[in-house]
Amino acid sequence: MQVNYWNKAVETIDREPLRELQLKQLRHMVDQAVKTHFYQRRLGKAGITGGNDIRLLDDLQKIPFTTKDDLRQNFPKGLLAVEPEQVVRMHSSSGTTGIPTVIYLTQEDLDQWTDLVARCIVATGCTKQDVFQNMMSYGLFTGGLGLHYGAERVGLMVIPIGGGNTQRQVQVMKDFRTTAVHITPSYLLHIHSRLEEFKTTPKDLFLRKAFLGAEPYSENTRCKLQDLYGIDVYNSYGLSEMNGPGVAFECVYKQDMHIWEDAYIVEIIDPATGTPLPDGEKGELVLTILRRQAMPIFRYRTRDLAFLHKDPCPCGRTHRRLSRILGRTDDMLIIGGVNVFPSQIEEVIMGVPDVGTNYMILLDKHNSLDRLTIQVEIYSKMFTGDMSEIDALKHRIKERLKASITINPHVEIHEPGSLPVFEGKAKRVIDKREKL
Ligand code: DLL
Repeated sequence: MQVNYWNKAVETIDREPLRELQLKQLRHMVDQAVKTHFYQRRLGKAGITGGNDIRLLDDLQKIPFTTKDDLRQNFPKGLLAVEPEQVVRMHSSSGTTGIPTVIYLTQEDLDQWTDLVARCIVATGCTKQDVFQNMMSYGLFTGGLGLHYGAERVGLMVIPIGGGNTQRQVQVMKDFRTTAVHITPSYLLHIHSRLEEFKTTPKDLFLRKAFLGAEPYSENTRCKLQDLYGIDVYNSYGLSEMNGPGVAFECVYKQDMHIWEDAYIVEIIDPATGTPLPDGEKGELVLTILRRQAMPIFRYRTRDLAFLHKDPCPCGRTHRRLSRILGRTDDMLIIGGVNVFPSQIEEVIMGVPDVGTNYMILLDKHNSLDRLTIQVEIYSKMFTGDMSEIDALKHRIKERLKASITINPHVEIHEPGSLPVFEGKAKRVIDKREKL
């Protein structure tokens, strides 16, 4: 197998010098972080006033975890560690709950991120000859611009098309002979289901590789997509709080994702106790970013469940491999790439007059795309048989949900007492999408 590197020295560095590099960067990050009120207080409580208080990598354990709530409570600039004029970009999570989590980057931070993404792209075997159609949405979401700059740095020809408009996507793929795409797994499946409509078969395309991420999918889905299109599919993992895509990516061996340990300290913990777990054991992924001036974050609880591989990868990279994301420790749903908590849906539904107390959230696939259906019971006084009133109510619920979670749901109105009643803990979410 042909193995290419973007930065061979760093990607194949021995573990000991890698740990030294991590320690040096961690100290630097602590010096940077104490410039923020938030970390000055939090690290101070742990007896850390600056980088010099970090003697060993294990001293990281003295630093408390950082959570999404910490970021929200310090919205918008509480964790900003540089002067505002040094910031050149902001991004925010695709999550839609109340206060967004915002990330800031300096020019140097962007440069570091771009470099990590460039590594990922080269690891999949892409070269300057590739034509890269980036079908992730551009904007606050990191999937668009993140991969864009990395691909340009490697020298691929980038088509910054963004998400949606399937017919145009297919036409552009044909016109420009696209060889690589960055896309969510559901959208790549959806495109396949519509090819016939555009009188196209996968053979009419020039596609060789797809980078798939932003939402969970199984090994079976990967295999299916590889067979349907006759391509190689590589898993791509990241989260806005850690810059976005480029945190972990598969190499040509496609045996799970190298996580760039010179840029992130990786821990897997028991989500209930917070205790670190050894390689090979499944737990919550916790990340510390080592290369971001504008916004250091220590021991971030990703809520994603995964494990680290014990054995090295045949590609020669020494950075450990992270498994697929095997689930979440919270109830966050990812619907068409958008992060949604059931509590947000509840808040909207319960805010609509005439809606009763019972509802259900159903998720399934329609033409390979995620479909969200909300079933709500209404009060009997609403059941007058006047369909126009019911339709108007449906419309109101739909509009409010769309405004809150940015997803267009199907809304079904049900008679009072017709939805399941829960005596114990309610189980209102039924997710019929493929399980891992
Ligand atoms: O989804 C960044 C990204 C963009 C990653 C493009 C890959 C490709 P957020 O919107 O902050 O950022 O959502 C992060 O998405 O904590 C995971 O739960 C989930 N996620 C991301 N990649 C994968 C993946 C981007 N490959 C959240 N497999 C994360 C499973 C993924 N889940």
